[in-house]
Amino acid sequence: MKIYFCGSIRGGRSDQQLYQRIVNELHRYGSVLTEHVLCSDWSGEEGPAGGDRAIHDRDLAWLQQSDVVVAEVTQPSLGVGYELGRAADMKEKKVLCLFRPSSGRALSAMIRGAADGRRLLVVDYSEEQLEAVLDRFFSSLQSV
Ligand code: 6IA
Repeated sequence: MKIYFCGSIRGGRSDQQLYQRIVNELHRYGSVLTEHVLCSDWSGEEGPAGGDRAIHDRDLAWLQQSDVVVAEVTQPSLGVGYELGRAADMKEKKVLCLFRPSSGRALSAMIRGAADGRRLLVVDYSEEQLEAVLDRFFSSLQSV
């Protein structure tokens, strides 16, 4: 199973350690195409050769190839919102959005309102529930 993980980069890096935990867990279920989301020594302005166009095109190709998209959406990020919008338009793509109400934030209506309980799920969770939430999600995929 190919998993596309989304998490904020230029939107803010405060949840980066949690992203690491999520990606470590995701390795139990498949290969994670987007490990760069974990990169910590990145200044926020630089990127790989080819610049932002190359990042965009490569990420969209990976998104297309992926079977499942998992996004941590608590830290607002334009890039994550864009990836989710594109994924929502791809048929047969299963999407799990993870949101932590304990942050005190309210999730965008454009993400929560996109949830259909079938192909795109939004799950409110706390960090200690992470493993159980992922387990439930990936088990439900196998029973489809
Ligand atoms: O707007 P944001 O930067 O917060 O968007 C984050 C999302 O867009 C992530 O889920 C990534 O998949 C994607 N994304 C944004 N910037 C990059 C990027 N930049 N490389 C790959 N994917 C990106 C260079 C960073 C790297 C050298 C650590």
